[in-house]
Amino acid sequence: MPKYRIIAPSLPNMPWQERPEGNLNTPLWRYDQNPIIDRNPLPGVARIFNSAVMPFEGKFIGVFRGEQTNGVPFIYLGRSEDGIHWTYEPEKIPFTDEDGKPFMPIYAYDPRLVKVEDTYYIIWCQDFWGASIGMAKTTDFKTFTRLENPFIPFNRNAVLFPRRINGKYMLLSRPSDSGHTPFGDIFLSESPDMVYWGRHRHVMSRGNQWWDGLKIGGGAAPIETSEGWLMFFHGVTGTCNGYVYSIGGAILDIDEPSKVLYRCDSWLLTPEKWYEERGFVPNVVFPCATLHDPDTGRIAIYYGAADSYVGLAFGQSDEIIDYIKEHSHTTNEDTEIGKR
Ligand code: BMA
Repeated sequence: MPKYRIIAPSLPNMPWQERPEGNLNTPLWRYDQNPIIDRNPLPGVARIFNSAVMPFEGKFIGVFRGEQTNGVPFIYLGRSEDGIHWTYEPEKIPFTDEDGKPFMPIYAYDPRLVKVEDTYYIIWCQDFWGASIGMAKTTDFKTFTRLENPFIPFNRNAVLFPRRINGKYMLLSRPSDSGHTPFGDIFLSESPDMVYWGRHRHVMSRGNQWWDGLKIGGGAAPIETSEGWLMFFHGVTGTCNGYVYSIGGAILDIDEPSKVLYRCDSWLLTPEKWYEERGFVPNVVFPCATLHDPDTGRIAIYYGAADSYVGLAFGQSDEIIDYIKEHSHTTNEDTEIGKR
């Protein structure tokens, strides 16, 4: 039994591979068959990356960022028996408005998929006279109803918590600019109804270390544990050759998640493999989802690699949490409630 508890349904059929021999430097390791999604995965789509998956009806379902052959990203639906091999609907997810009329975004990227109570929410980045957050809901993965956009531009990287906290839906996001944003911190907003968002709080700023010193942004939906919300996020450094995106880890207070309890001062995964270092945008690992099993403490992280592929990394919750605690470095800005 794991030392720390993950609070989530059992998932005995999640993908898993044991830790390989040798020094890893962090508590995560990669699936040895990565990338799990290669180029040209379906007609008209050149690359799938930065995508999110969930258990569904004993199997797996996912929302995938598909870069069309004209370069414009949209979201595609995929299904899998094992969480590794995916088949996709050939058409983009057909979003509608509340009246059931087609209501497609102009573009859509970096989708997250989060179940809260009986509803699955898809959250992504889209145009709203500038990069903004789009949202939709479904219960059956057949009809997808758009919700009001939560924020005005510019904002990217929104991630919903998998349950209400103190009766409110909770959304992490990263306000940004209209370009490739050379700054950025993570904020938290709450809503009674998934329409009106407010009571905004600062969660954490870019780090004091070099690897996440330029900007940070939400990643996978936080995992509820006995130690707090385990959050995998992305951290970015600037080099003379462009940005480098790594995966970081933090633990947020369970009832007041704008308070950071622990924040790992080192990355948990950084570009090292050919499919992370080489691609449309080199040197990117970008987490968007996890699968996790409370009985075994197993965690699988789905991440985009080099804006070209999807990779899978594994870790044990106890080892990840201990590593984050042992390497934690927080400032007053992290640990306070985040209100000014
Ligand atoms: C960010 C987002 C991500 C992308 C990353 C690296 O700003 O656009 O979709 O993976 O840049 O290009």
